Amino acid sequence: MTLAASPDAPAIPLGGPRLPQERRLTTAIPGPRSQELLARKAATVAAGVGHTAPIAAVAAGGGVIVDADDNSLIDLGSGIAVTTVGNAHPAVVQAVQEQVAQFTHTCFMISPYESYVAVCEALARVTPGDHAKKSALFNSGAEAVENAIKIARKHTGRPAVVAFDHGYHGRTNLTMALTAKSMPYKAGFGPFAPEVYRAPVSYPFRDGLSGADAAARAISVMEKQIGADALAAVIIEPIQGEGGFIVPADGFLPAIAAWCRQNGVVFIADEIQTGFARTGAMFASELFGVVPDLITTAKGLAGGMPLAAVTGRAEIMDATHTGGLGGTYGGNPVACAAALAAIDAYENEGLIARAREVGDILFSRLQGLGDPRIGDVRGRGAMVAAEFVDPATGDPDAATAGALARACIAQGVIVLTCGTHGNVLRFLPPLTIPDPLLHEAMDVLAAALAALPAQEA
Ligand code: PLZ
Repeated sequence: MTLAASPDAPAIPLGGPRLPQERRLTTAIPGPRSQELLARKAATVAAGVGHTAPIAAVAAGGGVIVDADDNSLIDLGSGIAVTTVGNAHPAVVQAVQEQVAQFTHTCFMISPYESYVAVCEALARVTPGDHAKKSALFNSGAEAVENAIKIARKHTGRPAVVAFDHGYHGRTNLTMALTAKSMPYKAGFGPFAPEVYRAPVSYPFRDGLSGADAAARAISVMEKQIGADALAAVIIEPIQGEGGFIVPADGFLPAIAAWCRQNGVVFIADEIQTGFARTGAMFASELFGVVPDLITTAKGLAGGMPLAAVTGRAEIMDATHTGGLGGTYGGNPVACAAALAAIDAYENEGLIARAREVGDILFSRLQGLGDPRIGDVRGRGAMVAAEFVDPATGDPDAATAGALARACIAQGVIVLTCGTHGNVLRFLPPLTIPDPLLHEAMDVLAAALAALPAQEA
């Protein structure tokens, strides 16, 4: 019954860098075997679980994802910023295989094991700041964010939390409350967790404010509408991800962090999307000169295995009573083994420099399009986006961004959209993507954009 078992199935090549690094279309997208899976999906998977690229993936590595019809698509999404070290990275594969054969699970709260501790040691080393740090491990980004808020509340004894316009922090109840965008994340899913407040962010393309002015505007909201005495934590993505790859103006983040420090408010950087070499630094906080009190990580942390962490100042992390943090699977040994291999790759395979190279190519190619429908090209390192606008009014143009993404996918280039208005195309390729594939993907995008009728908006 599996796709691979079908008699006419192509032999599935191994993933990882061994896959031929090429865009190859053997059928229309989706091909017949992908359509077969999508029909089964529609019949049995809850309608709420959508998908962006309508293919049945069977292997991935380098810069491609291969489907069940033997199409090879260029991957500019990394499974939403997860496979930064490359899909099925050989060291990750080996670490997982070795660990899974030893033991799959004990529950760290029952019988501890070394790899969990080693991941926490590595996180203390690679995260910003040279203060004493501790960590706790979880399964998903949302779970890490929930726990960061729990820890900040326990440490401060205060209830309120501030998140920002365009912020995204997850789909659990507390993290839905922290997330700004209603559709598709929140609509109909309330009531939401209380004591969550929203402040305006710095969005230079839209607000034209300096970092200092944008920070003053946010601080005024925090002081006047909440009061520092009630505020446990401020949580912010140093570069907002789902909200549109919004890079704050210089000085914004340091001013918010300084205000937090002066007022005993825990400053939490949500680096779940920006972390681990993606932005051309190990963490995006470094690009803006901020040292967060707590930092949440997931996605790139374990090279494709589900693992998340809260890392921060030891005195804050230790505020919680023993037994106050945990979960059955948090810091699963197989995921921890993968994380140790992935972190080693970030530190020793030149991936930070590679993120800058990839970003330079994306930036120059996108800017070189010179299309008036692209209002802004922005990002850092290999986290780059183009914001689509109506050239006449500057209003967000989600129709063009969406049509372009669909056209690229149909041509074998997987691109994702984002943005509160859905009008941003984002590029997050695995850092193992070869340059020629990156250029080919940009050629496909340029042709698709040129072919889009202006009226499709
Ligand atoms: N914080 C900054 O980017 C996850 C979500 C996609 P989880 N972003 C992708 C979707 O539609 O669900 C994310 C993030 C930031 C938190 C999260 C949540 O991480 O691992 O998806 O729970």
